[in-house]
Amino acid sequence: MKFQGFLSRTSRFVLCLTASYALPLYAAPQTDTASVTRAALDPSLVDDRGANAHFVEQEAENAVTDGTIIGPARTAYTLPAEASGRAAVKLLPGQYVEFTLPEAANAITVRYSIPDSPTGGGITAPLDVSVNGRSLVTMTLTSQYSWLYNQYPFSNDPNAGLLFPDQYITECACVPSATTPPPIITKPFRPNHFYDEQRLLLDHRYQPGDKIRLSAPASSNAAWTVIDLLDSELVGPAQHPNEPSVNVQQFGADPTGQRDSADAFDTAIAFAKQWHREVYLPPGTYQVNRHILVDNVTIEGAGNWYTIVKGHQVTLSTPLPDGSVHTGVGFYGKYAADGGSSNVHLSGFAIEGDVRERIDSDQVNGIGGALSNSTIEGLYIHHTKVGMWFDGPMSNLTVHNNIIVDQIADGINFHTGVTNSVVANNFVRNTGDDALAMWSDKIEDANNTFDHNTVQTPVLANGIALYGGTDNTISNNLVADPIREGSGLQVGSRFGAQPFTGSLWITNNTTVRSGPFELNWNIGLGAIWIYALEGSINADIEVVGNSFLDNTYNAIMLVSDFPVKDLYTITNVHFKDDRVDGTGTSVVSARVAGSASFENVDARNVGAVGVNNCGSFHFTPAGSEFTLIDLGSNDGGGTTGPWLAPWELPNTITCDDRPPVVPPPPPSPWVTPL
Ligand SMILES: [Ca+2]
Repeated sequence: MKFQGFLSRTSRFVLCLTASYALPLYAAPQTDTASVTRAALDPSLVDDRGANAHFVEQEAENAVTDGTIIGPARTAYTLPAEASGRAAVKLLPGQYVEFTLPEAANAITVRYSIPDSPTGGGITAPLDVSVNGRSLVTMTLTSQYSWLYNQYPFSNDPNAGLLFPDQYITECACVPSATTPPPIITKPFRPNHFYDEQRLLLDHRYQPGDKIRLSAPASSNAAWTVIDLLDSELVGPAQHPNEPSVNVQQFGADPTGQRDSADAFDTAIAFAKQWHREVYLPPGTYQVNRHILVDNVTIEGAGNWYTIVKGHQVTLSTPLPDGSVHTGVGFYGKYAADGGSSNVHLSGFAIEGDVRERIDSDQVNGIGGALSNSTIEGLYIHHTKVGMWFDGPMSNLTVHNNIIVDQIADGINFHTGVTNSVVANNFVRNTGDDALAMWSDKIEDANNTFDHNTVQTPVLANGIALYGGTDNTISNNLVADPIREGSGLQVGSRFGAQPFTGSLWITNNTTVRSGPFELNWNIGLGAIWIYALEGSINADIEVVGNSFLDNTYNAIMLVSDFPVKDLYTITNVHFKDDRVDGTGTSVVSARVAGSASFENVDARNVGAVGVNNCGSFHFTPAGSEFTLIDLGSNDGGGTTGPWLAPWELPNTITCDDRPPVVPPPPPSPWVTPL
């Protein structure tokens, strides 16, 4: 075990019982008859947080069904844990789930899971869609893009033995190859990435109150069909080009998807650049099985429901200079080493990849390369490795209003020297790694903003992660349901990143059902966790106006890794005007030397002692090596008293690794004035 607790719980409780505190005011939760939620929350609880999406979301567990609700449950490697709201509906053949449309809609998105094939690789299975009792269409669901197993970077083989038997695993708390007798490894080992989603344009516009029924046919080959949620949307008409443009079909692009259109795209782009025109991608499905190189060009589709650029994954006979052993559909700027690209504008189309395994050296991302002075807007990116992976240095990129779902790795990553760029109003669901990240690898990312994005169910790592950088802002985002080896928001000195310098503003974000169990440390994380692994973190970090809701364990964690706990500190972190509604354990867990200040940080429904202060684990009479600076108005608490009580200040040791988890009640409106 990496961490050990020392102070007995008994002594802590004696201290708590003498404290007094005032209860904050509660208001009754609102009910919505159409069961529209955002991240499985009443929308009023997340007003003006996250992306303003074109669709409305309804959880299957709130719909009408003759199937079985699974969850809520948050244990990694289980179907409920990866479901939105940590619950879903399991249908056996012949069963259904029925949603009542809350608004007019002509399109739906179904998030679902079906079993893998016995040897991996996935199956397909039918799902009948009917409206108001009238059979409409049968969707073909697939598990070809879901179900990964085993140790990072994972396997598609459910029957595989350990990929790395010489590595420590938490399941046996041992190194299997160095253990006698060897531990028994349950197969499939660590199944994950269970879900996929699929979009469907309906035959016409349906009205509020109409019933959309999803049924697993009695004859279905799938033993079960899990439905997590339904998004419904009124999709507007196909868009025509804004100005005289170059139509890819005139250069041989095939909108039926039968013939490869990559060369036609290249020719159209070259022609458009010569004549200073935009490239237009009319409605259709275009087969593209490699990168399309973009520089100083505008490419506009008819809307991401109409124009689909879709490719197969291609195995290369020899690796590319960038290390790739596969290629696939993607729009790439020139790499920075080749000068980078500039003035690229991509909008209004979908990119459908074919990535089913994680190979970190492969450039099989939806968008890649270096794109300065560019915009990416209104794309739908599906089944690629990373939705958008930028390799800088580059500057002045705007990423607006995109949907990125079902990725093998990250959603968006600003890698190496990305500056003065904005990621706003994007919706990211079911990534296989950090949904939104800035990685200051070699060169720092600076002056960037991630604002008003929604992140749901990253099945590995974090909702939003910052690895080094200077003067960046994370604001107004909604992050829900991180599952393992990460949490809602992360500030980490990790992965060889440059240090944090200048300021970092983390303002007005909402997290929900974050702060999961850390499988390797065997303790709970915080919804926001600041992690000094490779160096001290001493930049000015302002964490202001955030709401941390329904935290599985802690709301806030400041932590180092045990082997480096005496090398690195975390200082200069300032929490202000934050709200914590529900913690399974503590509000703050400090497992590092350093300090942080707190001003008007209010909490309620706190399940354990408000501050779990271990410092750097020396437990001397001088108290913890971590100091909490109370700047006032830190109100509320839970069953063990006020969360920030005088007896805890400034550095009382309260270290308790694994207190009992007290699941909090669901988040509800908070009427206490700020
Ligand atoms: Ca759900």
